[in-house]
Amino acid sequence: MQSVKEKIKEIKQHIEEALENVKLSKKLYEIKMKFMGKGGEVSDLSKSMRDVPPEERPEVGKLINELKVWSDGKFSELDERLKAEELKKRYAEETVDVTMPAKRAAYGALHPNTLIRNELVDVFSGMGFEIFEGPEIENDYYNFTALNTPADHPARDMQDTFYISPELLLRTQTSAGQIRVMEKKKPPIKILSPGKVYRSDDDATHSPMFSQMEGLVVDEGIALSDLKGMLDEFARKIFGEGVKTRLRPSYFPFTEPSVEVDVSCFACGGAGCRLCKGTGWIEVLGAGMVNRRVLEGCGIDPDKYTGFAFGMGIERIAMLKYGINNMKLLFEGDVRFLKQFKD
Ligand code: 2U9
Repeated sequence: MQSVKEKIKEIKQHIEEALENVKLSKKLYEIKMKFMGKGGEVSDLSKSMRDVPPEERPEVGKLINELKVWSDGKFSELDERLKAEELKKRYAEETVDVTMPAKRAAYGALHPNTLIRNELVDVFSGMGFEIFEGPEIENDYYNFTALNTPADHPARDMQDTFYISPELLLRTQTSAGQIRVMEKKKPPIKILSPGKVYRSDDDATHSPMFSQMEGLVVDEGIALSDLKGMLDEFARKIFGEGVKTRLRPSYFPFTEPSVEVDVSCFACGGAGCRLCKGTGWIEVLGAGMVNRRVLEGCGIDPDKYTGFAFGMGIERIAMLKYGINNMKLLFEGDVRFLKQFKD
């Protein structure tokens, strides 16, 4: 009997010592389990009832029960206090001052290239063009040979083209992908190919990577006048009502005849200003009738079908339209610059 009483005293002392420096309710729970849970000092004491002689059991049982009530009380009381403190601390930390000005999310802006590309895609898909995006890594055949650019043509020069291997290169024009379409699909063909192209060129108006938008229409009876009509519509939609186009003779291996396309200056209406360098006209793109050798190479009969094609640099259109005088600004990603442009 004496030894049970002593054991109880000892356990009480252990509990009190264990509770002395507890600061967290989670820790308190762990301690409670250590004493009251399976294998704990309090539970083991209950088990030891088996060894107590029957006549002493009522009294020992009462003492053990008192210990349980005492320790339960101790733990609950401390648990309540710690939880109250924890809640108070959480409230203090999580309090939101609704009178404080809200933090503003920093928004970016669409890049001028993206704005122009979206506009062009809108205009040309309105005319029935389908969008096709080919691969940026091309082989020599699609980028040059199929576009009637013979092996000794200056455009194949190592200085202009980034070769990956003797056969593979970074495409210099998106027309490479359009050849793939012409090989698979027979006319009528009406596709628009936006995408990045690469040329070994770097100065104030050229970048080694830039974006192009090319278009191709092939069908029976397509004439240069169809190209002119489509360009007039493009010029009005992109540069404004009243803007006219004119064609000047030019040369590209993949088109014959080939033309440079000017639009009447949208800044001065054609009278002559700084933007058009006093000429009243601004060059915006190149175009022409698809060279019959290109059609033939794709298995399209050039005596039955004809086509026109055009190509423009998106950065050039963006610079003209938004009055950007340095191409490098388009590649720096400065959000203060980008935020100035809207549709
Ligand atoms: C196929 C055949 C011919 C696309 C064309 C141009 C003229 C042109 C330049 C404009 C500025 C390239 O970005 S730039 O440097 N492009 O002048 N592009 S005709 O001709 C094609 C297209 C596809 C099958």
